[in-house]
Amino acid sequence: MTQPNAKIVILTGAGISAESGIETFRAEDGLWAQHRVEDVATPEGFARDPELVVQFYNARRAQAAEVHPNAAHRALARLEAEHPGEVVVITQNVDDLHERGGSDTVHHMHGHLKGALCAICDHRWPAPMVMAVGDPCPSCNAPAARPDIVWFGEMPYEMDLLFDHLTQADVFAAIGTSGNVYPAAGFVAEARRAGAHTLEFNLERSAVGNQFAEHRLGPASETVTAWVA
Ligand code: BJW
Repeated sequence: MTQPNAKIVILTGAGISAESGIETFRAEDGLWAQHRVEDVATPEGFARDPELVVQFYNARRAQAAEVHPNAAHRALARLEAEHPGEVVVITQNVDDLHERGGSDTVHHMHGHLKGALCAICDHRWPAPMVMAVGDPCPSCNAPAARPDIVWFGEMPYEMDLLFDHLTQADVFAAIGTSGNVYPAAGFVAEARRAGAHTLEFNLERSAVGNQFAEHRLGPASETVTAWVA
C-alpha cells in the first residue's frame, strides 16, 4: 500500500464514525440541523446557557457509549500494527472509536467527550458520564467544569506537534471530513508542501477536495478497508 518506512498521517472526521451510528455535523439531518452551532459549540454559547451545552454533551457521551468501532476504524488499527511507529491518526472526532478499534497513536485535536476541563484554571480530568453545571474542578475547586471540547474560536490541541507530523508526512489521508473547519481543513496543503502523497476518502469530494492527488469515493468502511488490505 505504501513503501516501507513511509510516515503515514491520517486525518479523520465525523464521516468515519457515521457507519457506527454517530451522526455527522453537516448532513441534512446532522447535528447542526438539530442544534444551532453558536448555542452548543462556542464559548459564548456556554456562557449564555451552560445547562443546554452540558445536556448536549451528556447526550453525545451517552450515544458514544452505545456504539462500536466499524471496519474503517479497525482497518486503521491494522495499518498501524503493520507499520509500527509510522502511522499517526489525528482525529477531529470527540468519540473514542479509534482507540476502541485498536489504534494506539491518536491525537484528539478537538478534545474528547470523556474529558472535563476547568474553565478557570484549564485543569483537565476524566468526565463523569453525566456532567452537571457547576461541577467543581478537582484542582482549583472553582464550580467551573465544562466539557473538554474545542469550540469555535478556541485553539485546537497539540497544534505544534500536529504540524511537525504533517511536515514529515510521506502519505496524508483525510477520511470522512467535509473540509469546512480550519485549521484541520488546511492540513492537506501543509502535507502537500511537505511532498506527501495526498488521498481523500469521502462519499463525495470535500470543500478542499481539489487539493488532493487521489480520491476514493464511497463509504469509509469499504474504501479504507480496501486501501489498507
Ligand atoms: C463519509 C461517510 C462515510 C459521511 N464514509 N465519508 C480560516 C478561514 C476561515 C475561518 C477560520 C480559519 N481558521 C480558523 C477559522 C475559524 C473556525 C473555522 O474553521 N470556521 C469555519 C466554519 C470557517 N475554526 C476555529 O475556530 C478552530 N480554532 C481555531 O482556528 O483557532 C485558531 C487557530 C489559528 C491557526 C492555527 C491554529 C488555530 C476551532 C474549530 C473547532 C471545531 N469544533 C467542532 C465542534 C466540537 C466537537 C464536537 O462537538 O463534536 O468540531 S465543529 C465540528 O466540525 C466538529 C468537527 O470536528 C468539525 C469538523 O467536521 P467534520 O468532521 O468534517 O464533519 P462534517 O459533518 O462537516 O463532515 C462529514 C463528512 O463525512 C462529509 O464530507 C461527508 O460526506 C462524509 N461522510 N458519511 C466516508 N460513511
